[in-house]
Amino acid sequence: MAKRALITGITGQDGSYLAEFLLSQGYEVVGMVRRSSTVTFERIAHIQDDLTLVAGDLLDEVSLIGILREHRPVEVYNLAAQSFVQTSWGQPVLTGETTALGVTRLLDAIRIVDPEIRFYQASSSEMFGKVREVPQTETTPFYPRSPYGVAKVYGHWITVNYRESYGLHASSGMLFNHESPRRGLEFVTRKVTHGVARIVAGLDDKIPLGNTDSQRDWGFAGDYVRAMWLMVQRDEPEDYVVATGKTHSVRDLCEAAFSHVGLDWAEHVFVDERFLRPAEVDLLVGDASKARVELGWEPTVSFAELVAMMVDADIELVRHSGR
Ligand code: NDP
Ligand code: GDR
Repeated sequence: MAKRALITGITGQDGSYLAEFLLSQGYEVVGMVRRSSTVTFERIAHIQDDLTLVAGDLLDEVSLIGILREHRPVEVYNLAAQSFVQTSWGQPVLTGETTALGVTRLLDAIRIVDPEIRFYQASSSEMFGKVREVPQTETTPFYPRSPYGVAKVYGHWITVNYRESYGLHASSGMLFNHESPRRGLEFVTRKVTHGVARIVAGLDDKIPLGNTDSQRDWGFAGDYVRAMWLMVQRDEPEDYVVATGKTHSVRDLCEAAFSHVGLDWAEHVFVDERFLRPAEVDLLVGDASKARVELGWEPTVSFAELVAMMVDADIELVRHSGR
């Protein structure tokens, strides 16, 4: 019999890749979507007929209990979150309600309905923030630098706590930045690659950015969802860093994206204060040795390949959509 998995955040970047991956493994996939006046199914439109979409919200525990009771998944992947770091300063309470307390609501729903359900929590390298050591591992102390990072630390520890308090099979993936052509337009990689495509099409000439010195360990989202699944298949629930082990600055990103189309980034990028953050995470680089050894996980897409993939996809998108 096919295994059934529930994905929260299925309409997001990772949700769409994870849904594709689980379908390819023969799963029945149930996706939780929140009510909205416009449909947000762009990323899953191509697989929508193969999914069961159900209405629910991390802000509403009764909806979570109802979904678990009705659909009886054996695995739950909690990818839903207010995930944009900059927004978390403007909406810190909403970010806490969703990204922090939302995790408790879902864990509690699992505890009440079926404590045998295996649970994955989308933890983040933002928990390391002002990093205490380089590279960051599963034992590096946390020092979050945004309301989002603080909320993720809460989500991480409540997952550990429910594992230890109630014996739940609950694991956290401490994932470093991962990107794709499906990345939201507000995140820096996509902002740059989409901006490059618009410049190539003659629709724009410049891209306003914030801090171009910050460094991130960027990987490909399609690789990272595989690690989520591998964690959930382990006999013992544990936490894993998932990263490429290589770091690049936002400037490197600009250089790679513009040079892919034969342009000089310095002529098209300028610093706009609106995109500077009240507190910055300067450098992230992860050590994924544990995931490599215990899960057999390796990234397959390099930084240069990732940027080229995203620029090419955006050029195609702008060509078709005209914007
Ligand atoms: P996205 O922002 O692309 O997707 C977020 C998803 O959460 C969307 O489906 C959104 O729905 C949903 N959502 C937001 N609020 C609620 C709510 N109250 N109830 C139910 N659903 C909600 O994020 P990513 O796919 O990039 O990331 C997935 C997860 O991984 C997030 O938790 C993120 O914080 C975390 N993460 C991401 C990393 C990355 O580099 N991408 C790295 C480390 C962690 P809607 O479409 O309706 O807005
Ligand atoms: P991040 O991703 O904050 O790391 O969180 P983002 O792409 O937003 O920023 C990365 C770095 O680029 C700098 N930057 C800019 N960022 C944006 N968005 N826009 C700009 O114009 C800009 N200019 C410079 C930022 O200051 C930052 O240093 C992502 C999210 O997916 C989180 O949900 C996830 O947990 C972490 O990655 C790991």
